[in-house]
Amino acid sequence: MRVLAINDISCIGKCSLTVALPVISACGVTCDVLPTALLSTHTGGFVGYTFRDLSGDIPQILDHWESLGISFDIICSGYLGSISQIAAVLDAKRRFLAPGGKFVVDPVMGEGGKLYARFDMNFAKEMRRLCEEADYILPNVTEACLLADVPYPENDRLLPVGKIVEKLRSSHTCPMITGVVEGTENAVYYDDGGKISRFAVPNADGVFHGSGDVFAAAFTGCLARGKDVGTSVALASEFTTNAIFRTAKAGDDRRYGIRFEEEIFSFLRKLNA
Ligand code: PXL
Repeated sequence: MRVLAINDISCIGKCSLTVALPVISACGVTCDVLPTALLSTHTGGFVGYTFRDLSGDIPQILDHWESLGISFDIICSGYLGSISQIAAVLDAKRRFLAPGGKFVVDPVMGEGGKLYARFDMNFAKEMRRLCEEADYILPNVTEACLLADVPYPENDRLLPVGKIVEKLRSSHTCPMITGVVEGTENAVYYDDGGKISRFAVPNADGVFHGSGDVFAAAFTGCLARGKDVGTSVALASEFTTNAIFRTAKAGDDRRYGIRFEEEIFSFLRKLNA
């Protein structure tokens, strides 16, 4: 089983590839990488970060892979540094996804009702196109609202989950909405063969940077191990939440990511049970 993770390298901050690579590898499958950008830190809360767009390298990388006859069973994409990279990801999917393979898109664009630095509504429009080609999409509430063109709700209780999932469903896409805060719970809603299922864990207040990336990596690792969507959502949610609660208890500076390393053994025990 061979997975390709397309994401940036944020040197500090435990998100994107510095999460995808260890988590997916630990699941017991090959994780190859296509870095989209190189940053000194991620863009969420640090000032003065460096940003090198790696778009220019991607066409040659893909051509080289083609000469090697490489293909992937799962391709998962996360943070993309520019609109041109959306086309590059589609190109990679069309050329390298094995027949019957799965394409997972985490449409990383924002949280808390706000776009991350460097993104705008044009980017969101193009991201929508990428999502239409995916088998699984993993937006948080902010990203789901942007993709479905629905206003960000003042309160997650007012989130029109059914309407959003309906709008995001394409001929083969399984839409999901992550991080829906409902009272003391934090829920994931996902399309399960046409009906909307919900999986909830206890909620920890506030924003925990990189938690969406940990969820996406664990979800992808579980799929790669042959788990169905419901099991993958459950295992990935519990892993992410346990890491979040550890981080909250330790009182860490949340810009530096969540303590997923300390939860990885119990996650793998359940994955391998
Ligand atoms: O965690 C999402 C993410 C990934 N990569 C970069 C980011 C962010 C969110 O801010 O800035 C570079």
